Amino acid sequence: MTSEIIEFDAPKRAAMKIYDWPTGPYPARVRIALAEKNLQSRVQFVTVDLYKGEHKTAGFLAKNYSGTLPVLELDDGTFIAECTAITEYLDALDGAPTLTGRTPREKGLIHMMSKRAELELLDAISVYFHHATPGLGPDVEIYQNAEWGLRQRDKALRGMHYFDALLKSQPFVTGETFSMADITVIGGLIFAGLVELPVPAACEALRTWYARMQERPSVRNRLTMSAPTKASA
Ligand code: GTS
Repeated sequence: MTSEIIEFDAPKRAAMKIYDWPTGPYPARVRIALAEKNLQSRVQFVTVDLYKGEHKTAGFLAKNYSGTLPVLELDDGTFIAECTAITEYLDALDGAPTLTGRTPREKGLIHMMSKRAELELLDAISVYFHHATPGLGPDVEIYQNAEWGLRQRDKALRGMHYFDALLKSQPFVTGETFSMADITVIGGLIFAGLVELPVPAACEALRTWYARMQERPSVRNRLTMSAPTKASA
């Protein structure tokens, strides 16, 4: 694998690695969670080039059977894939969860809404990208079904209207506080921007919420998080 480790703000050797693609919408979810938890100095980023198909090599599949990014590697060699699982791990590290809920009720609602944001928005846009656009290119996209992709694009648009309706009456996706569910919707809208699927003008509440979310340092600075120095893996 021709990956590189990118270090930032790391006075001592970071204990965890995050395999990601810096501009990717799913990796963005973990980058935002890291910043919200102020854990940046404890990770090194390893860039895995999606457009070269590095995430489908045997070496990478040994880390994550699903062949997707991001993946968290702990200092004991444990690999944790899936944004939700990684966020839950990071949120629990300090014993004071802020993103995944403190009470059973909060945990249940946040998990439900985050999953809904995946099903109705983020994953739907991902399917649209991989099936109805050139996606990651012919070497990586070995099977495409444009009709399925276009149906998922329509599903994502319906999802935008759903979240718009929700955000008309509350400041955050699960109610009064920022959570993993907001991060998942943010990931969806990042992906929507990349595939040029604008949030409909009618979705005013969702557009206003998204503008507010982009003022959060964790969201605004997610791309520069890993910029300063590079070292070989
Ligand atoms: N369910 C996974 C999660 O939540 O982590 C999905 C991860 C995912 O699809 N990641 C994208 C990926 O690896 C990364 S990005 O598109 O956001 O950059 N895509 C490559 C592929 O071939 O599916």
